[in-house]
Parts: sequence; C-alpha cells; structure tokens
Amino acid sequence: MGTAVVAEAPAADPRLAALAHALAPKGLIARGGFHPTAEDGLDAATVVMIGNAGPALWRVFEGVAARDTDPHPMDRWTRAVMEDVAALFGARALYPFGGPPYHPFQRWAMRAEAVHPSPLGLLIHPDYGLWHAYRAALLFRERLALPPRDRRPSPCESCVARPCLSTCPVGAFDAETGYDVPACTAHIRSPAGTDCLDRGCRARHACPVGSTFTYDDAQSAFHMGAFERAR
Ligand code: B12
Ligand code: SF4
Ligand code: SF4
Repeated sequence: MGTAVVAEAPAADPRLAALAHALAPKGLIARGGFHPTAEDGLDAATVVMIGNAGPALWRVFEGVAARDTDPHPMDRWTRAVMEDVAALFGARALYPFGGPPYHPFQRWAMRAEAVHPSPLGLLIHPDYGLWHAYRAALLFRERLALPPRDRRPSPCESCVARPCLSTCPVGAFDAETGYDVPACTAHIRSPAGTDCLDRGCRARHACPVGSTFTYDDAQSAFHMGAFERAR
C-alpha cells in the first residue's frame, strides 16, 4: 500500500507566539494576520491585527481609566503599549483611531480571521460574538508565515430570530438602511436612554453569540460614554 502524502501547512513564524506572550499581560490578543497586496498601499509584507475580546482588556485598563481623566484615555494607553511592542518586534503600528481618514480596520480584520459583518455593522466572531474590538495593526517588512486562516462561517447565517434587529427601543438598526446614528444618539441622551448608556447597547446585548465574553457594566459605560461624547 502506498503512503498518502499529506500537504502540511508551513509552521507559523515563532515571532507570533512571542508577540502573543508580550500582549497577554495587557489584555490584548494577536487576532490573525494577512499578507497585503500593492493595492493596500502599505509598506509592509505582513499585517498582524491586534485587539481585545471580553473583559480581559478592561481588567488591565480600568485602573488607568480611573487615573487618566483627559479625553481618549484608551487611545493614549493603546499607543503607549503598542509603540513599545512594535519597537520590540521591529514593526510599525497603525491605529483604528486618530482619523478621519481612518484605516479600514474592519476590512483588514475580515482578511485576518473569522469575522463577518453583522446586521449591526459590528463584525461578529464565532466565539466572541459582538464583544470584541481592534486596537492596532502591526506592520512587518518581512513576510511572516501565518497560521492557517480560521474559516468558520458567520453565526448570523443560522440565526433565524435575529433579536439584534428588534431590540433597540428606537429602531436604530434597519437591515436595509443600516445604523441610524442620530436616532441612537438622541435616545442615549434622553432620560429613557440611561440603560443603554450605563449597561451598553441593548441590541448588542440581545445577540446570543459569545455571551461569556459580554463586557461588564463598567466597561460598557466607558465605551458608551466615549461614543456619546464623540457625537
Ligand atoms: C467612524 C466609526 C464609528 C461611527 C460611525 C459608524 C458608521 N456608521 O460607519 C460611530 C461613532 C457611530 C461608531 C460607533 C460605534 N463603534 Co465605531 N468605528 C468607527 C471607526 C473609527 C471608523 C469606521 C470607518 O469609517 N472606517 C473606514 C472604512 C474605509 O473602513 P472599513 O473597514 O471598510 O469600514 C467598515 C465600517 O464603516 C463598517 N460599518 C458600516 N456601518 C457600520 C455601523 C457600525 C455601528 C459599525 C461599528 C461599523 C459599520 O462597514 C465598513 C465596511 O466593512 C472604526 C475604526 C476603524 N478604523 O475602522 C470604529 C469601529 C468600526 N467601531 C467599533 C465599535 C465597537 C463601535 C461602538 C459599538 C462603540 C461602543 N459604543 O462600544 C459604537 C456603536 C454604537 C452602539 N450603538 O453601540 C469597532 C467595531 C469592532 C467590531 N466588532 O467590528 C471599530 C472597528 C473600532 C475598534 N476599535 O475596533 N463608530
Ligand atoms: S442576533 Fe443573530 S443576526 Fe444578530 S448579530 Fe447575533 S447572530 Fe447575528
Ligand atoms: S445604544 Fe440603545 S439606542 Fe443606540 S442602537 Fe443600541 S439599543 Fe439602540
């Protein structure tokens, strides 16, 4: 009997494990990567997406948030952390904030891992649901071997009830017209909107995927407050 030849994926670059190790104490994770093309206009051969999921980041950051009361404390902290990490790995960091114009983080994320557009505009992840975000992208000049891409489908494909689309008290999410930002903002600034402001977007909470990663009230209130002040 002949021996079957199984094509093995090349081993991932060991720098990726070292990167994960450097990020973990900050509540950050390396969330896959991709090899950009000339169309991306990035002076890099590899992009690694850096982000957070669930409450891990908040456990590290909440003390900083209590001390740093100037606007945008999370952006400032992220830069401080990521500039050090970038220097350690000989990479360059780009950020999702600081625009407009903005770097297309959601488009990049979809090339790096199993995230898909949800009806809310947020990307949904099969494990984290809607409870995750991106904090930076690390650009490497070298082409790093990446682990096999996670190709799981969108949980939204098999979600028949779609509770995310029927929970917002002012109907700010519409499958056809998208996210009505003015309607959302008006609601969260009204007395009736205190719940959204203090506990987080109700539509986001209505999604059953990734419920073990849900942000707690303090973390939700921090992000909703930042969103409300930015409008
Ligand atoms: C501008 C912006 C907003 C605007 C407008 C969103 C809109 N209608 O497009 C406002 C201020 C309303 C907003 C709100 C929020 N945002 Co916002 N936002 C951005 C930002 C800074 C730029 C988006 C952009 O223009 N990109 C440029 C284009 C060229 O890139 P792109 O990848 O191709 O763009 C995609 C998005 O525009 C997306 N999209 C379209 N409609 C909507 C609607 C919503 C609600 C979102 C989030 C995205 C989205 O579709 C495009 C194609 O993939 C991104 C960061 C970034 N750099 O991408 C975060 C980002 C999209 N936001 C994010 C989040 C988490 C939120 C909030 C939930 C924050 C919060 N409160 O916790 C809220 C939603 C409000 C709520 N009810 O909870 C996350 C999404 C993470 C994820 N899981 O996908 C991002 C990626 C930031 C991050 N650090 O990770 N946001
Ligand atoms: S409730 Fe259903 S359709 Fe909405 S984001 Fe969650 S899985 Fe997707
Ligand atoms: S924060 Fe509240 S008002 Fe805004 S979209 Fe979410 S559920 Fe609707």
